[in-house]
Amino acid sequence: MEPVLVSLEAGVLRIMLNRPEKLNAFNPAVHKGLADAMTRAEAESAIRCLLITGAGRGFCAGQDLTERNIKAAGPMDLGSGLETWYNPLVKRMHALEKPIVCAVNGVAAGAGANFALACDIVLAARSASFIQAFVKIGLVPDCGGTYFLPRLAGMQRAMALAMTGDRLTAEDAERYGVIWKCVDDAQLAVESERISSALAAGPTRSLGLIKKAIYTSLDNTLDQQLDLERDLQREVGKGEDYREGVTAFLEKRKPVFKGR
Ligand code: LHQ
Repeated sequence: MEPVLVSLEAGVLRIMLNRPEKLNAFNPAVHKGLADAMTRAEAESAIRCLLITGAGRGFCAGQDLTERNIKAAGPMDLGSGLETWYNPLVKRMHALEKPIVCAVNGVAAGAGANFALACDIVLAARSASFIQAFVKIGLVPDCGGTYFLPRLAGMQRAMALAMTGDRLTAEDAERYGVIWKCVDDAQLAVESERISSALAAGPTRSLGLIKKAIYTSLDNTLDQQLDLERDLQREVGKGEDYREGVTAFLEKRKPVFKGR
């Protein structure tokens, strides 16, 4: 069974974590599958949006804790797994100038929760939940959790979620601003497909630079951000999609964006 299922249809690269019996926990094969999908997403202009979800009842339970024999092992270097797999993955997702939608279909724990938060637009089924499980096994949040959580939820909520490891329901995640939307379970696939298809038919360059501008703003002053907006606007203003957008508006029709 392929640990990550990948398919491209109408501009959307669908990526499904596929180890349902382990709640899609990360192991090297999952990481390899994700790295390969990212390589495609970076290289292929036909890919205009990514949609990530999980097979079965869970989204992702984080690192596969059965992969190592913890009793037999001496002191372990957990940093090397982050350096090899998780950190490059999060950096590539963040830098990809294309939207990444995440449909959290069930529990997202540990690195699985933070992998979801590293996506650009996160939807979750009402029955899904997010658990900063790290503290329960004597670790600290990784996979970008200490970066994303305080920015999304604020310092108090981030601190309490990380220190208690308490389960955050999808409804509270929406209320806290940790995710975009919580939807009924039966609507998750429909709603995430709808958003992904619309993004894949959108002005890809503009979407990519919106992502860049919004993420960059977190570390910029207003002056720096205004300069950046000027530069990005200059760039998209030269694109075919801008021309098409304005022409379609004036002709009172829907624009047909090509992603250029
Ligand atoms: C699992 C896992 C799992 C293997 C469920 N592994 N089998 C860490 C270390 C090193 C380097 C880098 O980074 C990291 C980052 C991390 O991600 S640390 C955090 C790792 N994840 C966790 O601590 C979460 C562990 N899982 C759970 O707490 C629960 O399974 C949750 C709350 C996710 C779901 O609970 P339930 O819905 O009650 O399901 P379950 O516990 O019965 O799990 C179903 C099966 O999945 C079960 O297998 P079994 O054969 O008994 O049916 C679990 O053993 C397996 N599974 N998580 N991480």
